This record gives sequence, structure tokens and C-alpha cells, in this order.
Amino acid sequence: MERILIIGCAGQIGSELTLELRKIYGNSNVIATDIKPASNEIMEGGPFEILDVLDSNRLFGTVSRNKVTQIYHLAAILSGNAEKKPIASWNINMSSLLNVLELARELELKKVFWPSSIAVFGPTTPMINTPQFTVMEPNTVYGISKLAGERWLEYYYRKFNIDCRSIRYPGLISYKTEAGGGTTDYAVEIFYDAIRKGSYNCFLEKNTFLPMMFMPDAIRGTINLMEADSSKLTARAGYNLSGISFSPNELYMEIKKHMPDFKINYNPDYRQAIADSWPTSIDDSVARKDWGFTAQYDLAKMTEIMLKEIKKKAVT
Ligand code: NAD
Ligand code: AKB
Repeated sequence: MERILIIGCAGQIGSELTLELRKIYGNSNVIATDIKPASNEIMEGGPFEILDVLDSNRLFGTVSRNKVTQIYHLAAILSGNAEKKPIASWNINMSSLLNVLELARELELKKVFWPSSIAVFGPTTPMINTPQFTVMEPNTVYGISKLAGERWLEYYYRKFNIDCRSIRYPGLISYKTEAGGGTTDYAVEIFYDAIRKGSYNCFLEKNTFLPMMFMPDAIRGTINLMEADSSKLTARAGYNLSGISFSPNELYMEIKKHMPDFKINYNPDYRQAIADSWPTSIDDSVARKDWGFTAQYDLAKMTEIMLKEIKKKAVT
């Protein structure tokens, strides 16, 4: 029987992944943790603990007491926030991963999931249809920590046989929990501001194309990867996944189809330089071949659902 620990369950991904994993493995077998309270659905629907992943003793206690077999470690400081506090963000992103990997080694856990990001790529990477294996010279604190993290995952897999799995998520778009300090967050904020204010002040330029993905595709991809046959996995550090590539202007035009009076203006800030260093689209042929991933949502379908769901939240 699998016993799963989620670290960072209150965040944009954790708030949805925790509920999906509970559906599959049973509520009592998915122990949700975060440094802050999560939604009532998570805290009341199964085991929940306040846990700082940097506290390795408490982490050890939680894992052994709950007889955990797999960890999904989602806690991190994302790209925008990391640029404001580089050293603190490096410490959190790296020390937390090393705590988890060491624990997995000591307690011989079955599997570890840790998300990487398109931020592992940098200005010298081919930007269009970025291949799985390519030049990686990130120039952001977050990207450097994700690339180092990928190397550690591969190291623990090769050296200690820990079954580490990872995805280089594109920018994720969702309506359940607002995004947490990233560069791709504009593509979530724009929906809230469209509904609350009828206008959006975008922090990226109108023609900045970035790889994005609707959350249901990311959750399905994550679970499929974790369930895939280990012997088929050829990219242990992190799989490229492709969803939808679009610019702020394209997203604006799509929202306007539903809200003709919606207005946007562009005031690029420090996050523009981060976005400019990232790919515009991703080649995920290795993920498709190794474990059969295909994204199901396009821009039109995602926009329709985002507007419908955020409207419901705005009136409740
Ligand atoms: P988020 O910021 O929304 O959530 C992170 C959660 O971690 C938060 O609930 C936070 O309270 C928690 N946390 C922070 N410090 C902690 C600590 N010391 N101990 C325990 N919990 C702590 O982030 P997210 O968007 O859900 O991202 C999750 C992971 O996926 C991160 O590793 C992120 O880099 C990666 N990722 C996310 C995206 C995206 O678009 N959301 C894209 C690529 C990669
Ligand atoms: C961010 O913008 O920092 C994240 C990511 C792509 O890793 N959404």
C-alpha cells in the first residue's frame, strides 16, 4: 500500500494534486503538509500537518510516523520572488530538496517527485521547440536552483537507486488557487482582473510567447509519470512537457471573445527579462515516447473554463 507525503499542499499545484492523489490512493493515505494552512477541503478531507520542509528532524518524524513510501515535494520560491531574495531562495529551494533526497535514501522510500521548470533553460538554449537534451545556461536564481535540483535528482537515482521523477512544468494556469510569485502568473491574474475590474495591467510585453499548460493536463501528466514503468524512463532529471504556447496579446484576444469590453495595457517590469530568457515553445517528444503524455487543452477551451470558474468564485 502506498503512503504519500505532499510537501507544499497549499500552493497552486499542491491544492489540486493532493485531492487527485487522495481520490486514487484513499484520503487517509495522502498526508498533506505545508508551512501554512491549506484549503478546508484538504485540511478536513484527510491527514494534514503544518511542516517546514527545512526542519529535517520534523520531516523525518512525519515520514517515519506515517510510514510514508512516496514524497511529492512541491515547496519552492518561484522565479519572480526568487529574484528579490536570491540567497534565501537558493537556500530554500536547494536545502529542501537535499533534505527530501537524504531522507529518501536513509528510509529507502520508493519514489520522489520534485518539479523542475522551463526555467532550467536560458538565453543560449534554442527557444523554439526546445529539445529535451540541449544547452542549459539559466540566468535566474530560480532557474539555477532548478537546474542544480535536476542534477541532484539524477545523482541520487544513479548513485543510491532512489526512483526520482520530475517534470519541467511550463507556466501553469488554474482557477482553484492563485499563482505563487512566478513570471507566468500574468496568465492567471489576467482572468481574475478581467472579471473583477474589466481590465488588466500586464507585467510582460504583448508579444512575449511562453510555454503554458492548463492545470488538469499538468496533474494528469504528473500522476501518469509517477505511475509509469520505471524501466521506460530515460530522462531522470526532468521531462519536457508541452501544452499551449501563447503571448499576452493572444490570451487577451481570446478573453475578449467572451468579454468584448475587456481592456489591457502593458507595463513590463523586471519579470520581462526572465521571460525573455525562457523558451517560447517546448518539444516533449521524449515524454510522449517514454510514458505517452499528450496535453488535451488548447487556448480556447482553457479560456472558456477559466472564465466560467472564476466568475463562479467571484459571485460566491
Ligand atoms: P506555490 O508557491 O503556489 O506553492 C508552494 C507551496 O510551498 C506554498 O503553499 C508554500 O506555503 C509552500 N512552502 C514554501 N516554503 C515552504 C517550507 N519551507 N516548508 C513547507 N512548505 C513550504 O508553488 P506552485 O506553483 O504550486 O509550485 C510547486 C512546485 O512546482 C515548485 O517547485 C515550482 O517551482 C514548480 N513549478 C511550478 C510552476 C507553476 O507554473 N505553478 C511551473 C514550473 C514549476
Ligand atoms: C514561474 O513563472 O516561476 C513558474 C515556472 C514556469 O516555473 N510558473
